[in-house]
Amino acid sequence: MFSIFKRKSAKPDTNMIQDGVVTPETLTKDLVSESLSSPQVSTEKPTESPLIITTAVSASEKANDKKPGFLGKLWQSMSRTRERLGSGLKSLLTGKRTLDANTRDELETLLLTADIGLDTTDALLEQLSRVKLKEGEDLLSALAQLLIAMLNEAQQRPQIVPENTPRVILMVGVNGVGKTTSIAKLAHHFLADHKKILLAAGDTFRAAAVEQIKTWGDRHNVPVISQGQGSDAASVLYDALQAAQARKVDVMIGDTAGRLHTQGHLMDELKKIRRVMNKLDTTAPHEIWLVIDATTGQNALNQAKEFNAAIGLTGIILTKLDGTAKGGIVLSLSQQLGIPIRYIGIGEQAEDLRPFDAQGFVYALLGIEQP
Ligand SMILES: Nc1nc2c(ncn2[C@@H]2O[C@H](COP(=O)(O)OP(=O)(O)OP(=O)(O)O)[C@@H](O)[C@H]2O)c(=O)[nH]1
Ligand SMILES: [Mg+2]
Repeated sequence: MFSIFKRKSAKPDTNMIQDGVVTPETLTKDLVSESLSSPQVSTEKPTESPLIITTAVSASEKANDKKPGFLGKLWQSMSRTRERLGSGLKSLLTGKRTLDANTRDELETLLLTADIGLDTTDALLEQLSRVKLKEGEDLLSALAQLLIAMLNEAQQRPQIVPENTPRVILMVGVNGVGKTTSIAKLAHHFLADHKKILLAAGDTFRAAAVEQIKTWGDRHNVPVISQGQGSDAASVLYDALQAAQARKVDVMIGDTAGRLHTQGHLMDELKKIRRVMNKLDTTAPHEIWLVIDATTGQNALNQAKEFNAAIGLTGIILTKLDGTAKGGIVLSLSQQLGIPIRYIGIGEQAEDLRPFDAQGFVYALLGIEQP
């Protein structure tokens, strides 16, 4: 439990470190794990002035995840979803070139029983029936391309934020989905990327929540802005943004208390957080990431819809893919909401939060070795 909060990590991998702001006060020897990937908060100036937050999969990580053996952590973590969905798709569609009525029925059943949802299943069947196969292609490769395209469509949403302001990421979601753990993992990524970060202990509801994040911050020499349990979350986030601006941090990550998407007054609290932050920066928070537990299945879709309607999401972090056969939910989330999956959680260690890569995901799902 919370192994990331207990972990002492090793030396930074210099290959991963990007050009950017080096902040000696936040970089200590034990900050980052050697196998961290490096999602980037770009500090380079694009041709237009705004900064774009992007996530990227490092080359070494991609190479690692290509391998179907024990080295491929993504491949490994997808094993239960692959057993439930991917293997069936593979044996049904490999070598087939026409979607006859029987194949179509079997495919429909497979998709529906694997938490893909009716709308996404219909969309996939419709698209697959119209595909014109090239020489040497079969329905499996056509489906793989369709899935990658479907996922990538949702990924095309770079968030543009003004220059010279801390980039503010707010983490939201229902209870126990992995918000705080993901913050610690993300902080590892950003530290590996030489970013100056600050955390806000915005979960003022649960007794141990403030301590949980403060302990992590102390151990890694990362400032954490907090007030006592029971204080106003919006006030903590306001203080934190003020501190982030004064200290010129690159990235501020705000924790929030777990809340059910059906609890209107708690969703209003999130709106209040945004209103209050807007007094300091009209564009903050620049990212609102919904953390979803992949084991939830189709209910994840309702969560995402409600949170999106209440505060407008810019991304999703899907945790616990390692323990579930319900990884197919990624497809419904992308196809139905068009919200990018930013990261996936495939374990409890710092390096187990990976930037989402559509192709790697689909190949691991279908059991196709990457070319
Ligand atoms: N296996 C696995 N476990 C995870 C992953 N992400 C988080 N966890 C575990 O999920 C549990 C809950 O994590 P937290 O980060 O405390 O969840 P939270 O959303 O902050 O919870 P509340 O603050 O109570 O709402 C912990 O035991 C984590 O280690 C993941 O990707 N894989
Ligand atoms: Mg928490």
